Amino acid sequence: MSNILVKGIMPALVSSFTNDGTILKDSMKKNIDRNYAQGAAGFYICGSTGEGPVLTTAQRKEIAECVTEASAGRGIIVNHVGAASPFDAFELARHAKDCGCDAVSSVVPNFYYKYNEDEIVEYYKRLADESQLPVIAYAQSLLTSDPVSLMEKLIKVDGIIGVKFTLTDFYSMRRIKELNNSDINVINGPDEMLICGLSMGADAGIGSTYNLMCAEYCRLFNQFKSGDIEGARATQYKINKVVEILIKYGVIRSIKYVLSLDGIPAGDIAYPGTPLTEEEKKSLVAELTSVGYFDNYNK
Ligand code: MN9
Repeated sequence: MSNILVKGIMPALVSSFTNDGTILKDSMKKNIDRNYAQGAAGFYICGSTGEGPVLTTAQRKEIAECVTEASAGRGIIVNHVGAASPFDAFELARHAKDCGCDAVSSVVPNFYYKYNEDEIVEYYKRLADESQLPVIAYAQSLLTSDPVSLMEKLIKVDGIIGVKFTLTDFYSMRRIKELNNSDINVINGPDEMLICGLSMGADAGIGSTYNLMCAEYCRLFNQFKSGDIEGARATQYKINKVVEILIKYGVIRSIKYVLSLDGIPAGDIAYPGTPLTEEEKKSLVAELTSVGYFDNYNK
C-alpha cells in the first residue's frame, strides 16, 4: 500500500486571531472555503505561516478543532505541532488525533541546544507513538544535520511518512524522494520554487502565499502534471511577481492585510509582531496593483 498521503496544493493556513487570545473562527472558515473552492487539497496548520510556535497550546488546540470542523473531510489536514517543549508537541499531537487531523508534522527540536541525529530520530519516533498519526518531518533552516541522512533513518521508523522540504537544495530533495522505493511523501516548501520541487519529484506543495493565490498554484501543479512545462513555467513566473512583493513587506503581515481586503479579516500578527503601517499598506496595494494582482490572480 502506498504511503503517499499528500498530493497537490496545500496552503499553510494563516491563523486568524487577536492578541487578546481570541481565535477568529469565522475568518478561518471563510479562508478555508475560499481555498477549497480554488482547488486546495487540504491545509497545513500552525506552522510558521500559521504562527503556531508562538501561540499558546490552548490556542493551537482551538485552531485545530476549528479547522477540522470547517474542513469537514474535504481535504487532508496536517497539523504542525512543533513547540519549544517536546512535551507540548506531544500533547498537541495527541489532541490532533482526537480532533480528526490526518497527520502531524514538526520542525526538529531546536531550542538553543543543537540535537544530534539520533536525538532527532528519537523525537520523531516518539511523536509517531504519541500521536498515532502519520508524521511528516520538516527540513528547513533549523535543521543542523544532513537532510538526506536524517530521512534515511526516519523513513525506516513506523509512522513516519515523509518530509516537508523547505530548503533550496533540490539535489538533496531528489535523493530523499528516491528513498524507500520512492514511497515517501516529499512536499515542496519554497513557494517561489514550486516548479523546481515538482521537477525533482515533489508530490505536493505547502506554502504561505498559497493563501492569496491558491488557484494559480493549482494551475501550476496541473500544468506540470499534464506535461505542459512551458505553461507551468509561465505560471510560476507570474506567481513570483507577487511573492517578491510579499517578501519585501513581510510575508505573514502582508498576507493578513490582503486577506482583510478580500473580506477575510485575519486579525493581528502574533505578539510582539506589528502590522503594516498605513503607508506600507498603501504602497503594498500599489505594487500589487501594478502587477495585476487584484484583476488577474485568485480567479
Ligand atoms: O513553508 C514557507 N516557508 C517558511 C513554507 O515559512 C519558512 C514558504 O511558503 C515561504 O513563506 C514562501 C515565501 O518565501 O516561500
